Amino acid sequence: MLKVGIVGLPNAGKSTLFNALVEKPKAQVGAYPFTTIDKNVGTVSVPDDVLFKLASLENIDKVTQTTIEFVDIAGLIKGASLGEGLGNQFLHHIREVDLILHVLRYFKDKDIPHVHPKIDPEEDFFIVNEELIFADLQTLEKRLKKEKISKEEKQVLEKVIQEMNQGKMAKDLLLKEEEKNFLYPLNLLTQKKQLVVANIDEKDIQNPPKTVDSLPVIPICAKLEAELNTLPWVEQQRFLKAYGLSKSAKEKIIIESYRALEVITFYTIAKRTEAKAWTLKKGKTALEAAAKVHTDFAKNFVKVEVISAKDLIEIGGWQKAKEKGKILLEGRDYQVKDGDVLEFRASVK
Ligand SMILES: Nc1nc2c(ncn2[C@@H]2O[C@H](COP(=O)(O)OP(=O)(O)O)[C@@H](O)[C@H]2O)c(=O)[nH]1
Ligand SMILES: [Mg+2]
Repeated sequence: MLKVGIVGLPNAGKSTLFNALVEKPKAQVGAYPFTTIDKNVGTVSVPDDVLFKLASLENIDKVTQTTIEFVDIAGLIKGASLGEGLGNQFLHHIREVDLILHVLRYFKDKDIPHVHPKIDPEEDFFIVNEELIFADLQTLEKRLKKEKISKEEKQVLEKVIQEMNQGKMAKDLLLKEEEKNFLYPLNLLTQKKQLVVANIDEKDIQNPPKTVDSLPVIPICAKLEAELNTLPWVEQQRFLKAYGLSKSAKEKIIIESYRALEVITFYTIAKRTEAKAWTLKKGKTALEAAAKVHTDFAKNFVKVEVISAKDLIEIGGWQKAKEKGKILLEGRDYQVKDGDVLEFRASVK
């Protein structure tokens, strides 16, 4: 399952965004800093029309969507690494995530205090990233103090520390693969990709900000979207249309997360008992897809039958596609494509 962690300053709207994304929202939202002290964890089922179409085409009752987990943690403030606010002890909750959602406050509301005298997303972005860098520096220093560390590792860590002390994030360092190998086990926070969310006012929906620090932002009105997330689907669509929005925040974040993490979706409809969507890193092979579905499929891999979901739906079903010779037989090295329907053939041992 993909995991996404939400970071930002207090009152940026992190918990509100969390509630806009997850099913059964439950995060407490408050107009005062540090409403969230422990973390909130929730999941969202990835909406997928194709999956439901496949299921109905093959008369399959059980449909299993992929899910994404979101983690909402306490706000960070300048000096968190030195113990300001709640400190940065909560950051370890996002150490295991695949991606960071960085929420920036753009909305103006005098009833909701901001931690700085003025709303300045650029400055806020910088401050939070700096705290992430400080947290990583602490992790690196701790590792460096270990006795059993090799000379090569020590050299790499020292170089990384030196560069990060100048304000660079681990993901932006030019490192060789063998150098990066020393960093991966540390799960550095600034090694993770970030999606930047601009939490905007309702009135700015038609004229949203596009970048911060030259990076693209995803403009979202978290408050509105959190309300939207409590409504039935049909009403949500009506609501979105009324605001001139083409997609909900949930859809936007899912699409952008998949893009940032370079993952694709493939489907299985094995035995016509369950239609299931899976995620896979772009460029991976049929064998790697098989391993996700069942270790036996990978171990005893023989061939895989492949057709794109689009073609399968157009043709009108697996049997018809088979008769027309549209289902291809591929080997273990076949590169899985976004939207493929796969049926593995494994030898029985
Ligand atoms: N006006 C406005 N208020 C918002 C928006 N998003 C969040 N808020 C409010 O800002 C306050 C802090 O939100 P919260 O999600 O708890 O922030 P967090 O500290 O980052 O988790 C709450 O009172 C929210 O209702 C928004 O888009 N517009
Ligand atoms: Mg919160």
